[in-house]
Amino acid sequence: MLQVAASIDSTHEWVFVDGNLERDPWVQIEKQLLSGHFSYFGCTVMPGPQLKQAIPYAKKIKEQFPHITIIWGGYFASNQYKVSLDSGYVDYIINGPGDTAFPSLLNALENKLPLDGIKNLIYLKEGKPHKTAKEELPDLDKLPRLPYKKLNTFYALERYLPKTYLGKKTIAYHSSFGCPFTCSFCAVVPIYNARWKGKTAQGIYDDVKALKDLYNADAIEFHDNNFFVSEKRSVEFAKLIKNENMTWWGEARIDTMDKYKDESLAMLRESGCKMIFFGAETGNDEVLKKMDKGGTQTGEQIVKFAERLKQFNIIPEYSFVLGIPGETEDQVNKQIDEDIAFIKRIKKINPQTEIIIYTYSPVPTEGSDMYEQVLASGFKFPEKLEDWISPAWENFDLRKNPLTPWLKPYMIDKIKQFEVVLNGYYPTNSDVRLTPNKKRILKTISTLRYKAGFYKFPKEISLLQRVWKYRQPETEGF
Ligand code: B12
Ligand code: SF4
Repeated sequence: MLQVAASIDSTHEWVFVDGNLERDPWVQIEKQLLSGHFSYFGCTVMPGPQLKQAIPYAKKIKEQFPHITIIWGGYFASNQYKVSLDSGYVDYIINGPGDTAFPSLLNALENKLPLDGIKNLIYLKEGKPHKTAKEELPDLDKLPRLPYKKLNTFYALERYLPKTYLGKKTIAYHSSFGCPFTCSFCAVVPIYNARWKGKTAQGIYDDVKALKDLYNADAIEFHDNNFFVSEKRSVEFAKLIKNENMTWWGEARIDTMDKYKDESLAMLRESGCKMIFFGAETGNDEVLKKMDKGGTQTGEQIVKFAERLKQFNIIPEYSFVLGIPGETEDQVNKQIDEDIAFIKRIKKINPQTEIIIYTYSPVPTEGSDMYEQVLASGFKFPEKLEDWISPAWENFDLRKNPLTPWLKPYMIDKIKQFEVVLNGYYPTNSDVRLTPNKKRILKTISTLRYKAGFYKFPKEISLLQRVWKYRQPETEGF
């Protein structure tokens, strides 16, 4: 929201409505639109629960305020552009970075200029979705500063600085666009096409330091798809932030970081980098290849790297994608068993490793072998925008129950039940509400199941997790 607002801050009047913070966002949206001051409704749309607001509000705005132009952006809008535009209530989609595209679109609409020359835009041309050319990634150091102070006039900034596992006040910060890789299951690929651009270490430090000084922030979550692409940038940033006494976290690739020098990893930890999120995906090298994981990641490397990080006291947070398509039912099931065994192997080598389990939910990475296999299996995305908010498709978005034809209910149960037992035996470090006593109890009641590999119906564990509101980093933030 901040970055979208920054792009038009010098040319337009704007207001924020944060759907996460309003009890009933419609009250605010309607009030603002009734004022008659506004011509556009911009909405950032990620798959999952955000759709429950984005879809009905866009529809209602079109019905009640037909003169308002509705513009969507974000990962859902860019990847599912066809169904969004076909709805009849989304007028334009910003496809990827909106920093130039958004102000250019407003300028074109206000001055009746042609839209074709605006990069990163999707709109209906002669009734068909038309994608304009992709723009070079912007120079992040030259983008306008984010309007934190103005946001503070709508919602107290303190509300965006939550207590997390990392610290008492945690900044969310995004320091780069895209990712240089092309994993065939990843939504970043169709939008960024293997491109990555990062802000300089000094630029990141200046922003973070300003927030620290203004609001006493003591921790940072870097929400970049791949923060650690450049060792030089990571180490430079670590050296700058080292004396600020802040704790931080970011997302990375195992093969990239395994190339980091020992002294670089030591510097990261010394500077406050406590935990790093890695896409481990699977321990099977053939499957890694099929996922087009790119680079040089292998199963053995995943294991060894978890061990390597132990000596630097950095917690690896490994994410796995289970339930990917296979030739036969047996093969899909066998792969799930192998992945479960692999996860247990990692836990044995470095018990501190945090495990995040997703089930594979296809994204439209056109041209990838895996997506071709998905289509051949009969899988189809919803044809109506409203279908995306049905409970079944919400589970798809949350990567919990992906409706893929090759994944049978007993396999989904197995994944879910293993996850419950694993989270019982090794409760996540990132749950600040879970006291050491509760963790001990969870571990005790899960021990037998975990060790014996008996995961069926772990009711006693899930009941406690429900009562104690066990935190799921997968959906609540990492
Ligand atoms: C932060 C984040 C979250 C936060 C959301 C916090 C919040 N308060 O909203 C949390 C952790 C809760 C979260 C959860 C989920 N997330 Co999330 N999340 C992200 C993350 C890391 C950053 C998004 C972001 O803020 N980027 C920074 C801004 C500046 O970039 P941007 O969003 O791309 O915006 C630019 C353009 O897209 C465009 N734009 C965007 N919106 C708009 C709107 C308008 C009007 C305009 C003009 C332009 C525009 O302009 C912006 C500036 O250039 C992305 C990955 C990533 N690094 O981008 C994943 C990501 C978006 N999440 C994803 C998913 C799947 C989820 C979940 C649904 C599932 C899950 N199990 O994780 C959940 C459910 C979310 C929910 N509760 O609704 C996927 C989407 C995959 C897909 N198929 O599309 C991503 C891409 C991660 C991934 N690689 O898989 N997420
Ligand atoms: S390395 Fe991560 S962000 Fe990059 S394409 Fe692969 S899964 Fe997506």
